[in-house]
Amino acid sequence: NHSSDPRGALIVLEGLDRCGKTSQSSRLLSYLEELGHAVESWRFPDRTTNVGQMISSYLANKSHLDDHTIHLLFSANRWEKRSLMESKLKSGTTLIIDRYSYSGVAFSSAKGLDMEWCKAPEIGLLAPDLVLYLDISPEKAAERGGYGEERYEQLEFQEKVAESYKTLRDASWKNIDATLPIEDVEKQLRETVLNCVETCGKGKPLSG
Ligand code: DGP
Ligand code: NA
Ligand code: NA
Repeated sequence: NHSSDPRGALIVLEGLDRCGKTSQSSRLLSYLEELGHAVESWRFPDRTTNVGQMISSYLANKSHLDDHTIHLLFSANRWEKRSLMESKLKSGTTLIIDRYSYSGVAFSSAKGLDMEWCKAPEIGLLAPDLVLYLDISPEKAAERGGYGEERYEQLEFQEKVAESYKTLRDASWKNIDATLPIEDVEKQLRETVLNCVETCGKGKPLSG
C-alpha cells in the first residue's frame, strides 16, 4: 500500500453486559457498508480460536481458571488477531470491534486484580481511534433479556465493572446514553463513527 492511501478506522464499542453493543455494532456495519465504506465487525473474545474456546468454556462456567490466567488468555486472544487487524486497517478496512482492552482491564480489575498489572499485557496492541462507551446503569442492564447466563452477568459484579470503566476514560473515549430507544442510540453513534472514519481516512496515524 502507498503511504497516502486512506487507512481504516479502529472503532471500539465498550460497556456492561447487556448494554446493547452487539446490536449496535451490526447496525453500524450495515450503515457504513451502505455508504460504500470497506468495513468489518469483529468481537472480543473471539471464541473461534483455540484460546477463544478456553475463554468460552470459562465464561459458561464449564471450566475454572485462576483470575490471572484467564486475564492473560483474554489478552492473548487480542494479540493473536493483532497482525490481521493491522493489515486490515492499513489496507483501508474500518473495524468495528465489540469489546477490547478496556474490557480486559475493567472486568479483571473488578475482581480485585491490580490495575497496572491488568494493563501491562495490553501494551503494544493497536490503539483505537474511537471508543464508544454505551452507558447504562448496572440495574437497568440487569432488567434486559438473557441476563445471568454467563459468569460475569451478576449485578454486584457489574457494579464493580462500571466503577473500573470510569477510571479508564481517555481522549479517544465518547459516552453514549444506552438507555435511549435503540434507534436513538444508533443515531448518536452514526454521526460520531462517520466523522472518525473520515478523519482516519485523511491520514491520522495508526498507533500502538
Ligand atoms: P461478550 O461476548 O461481549 O458477551 O463478552 C463475554 C464476557 O466476557 C463479558 O461478560 C465481558 C467479558 N470480557 C470480555 N473481554 C474480557 C477481558 O479481556 N477480560 C475479562 N476478564 N473479561 C472480559
Ligand atoms: Na455478555
Ligand atoms: Na455482548
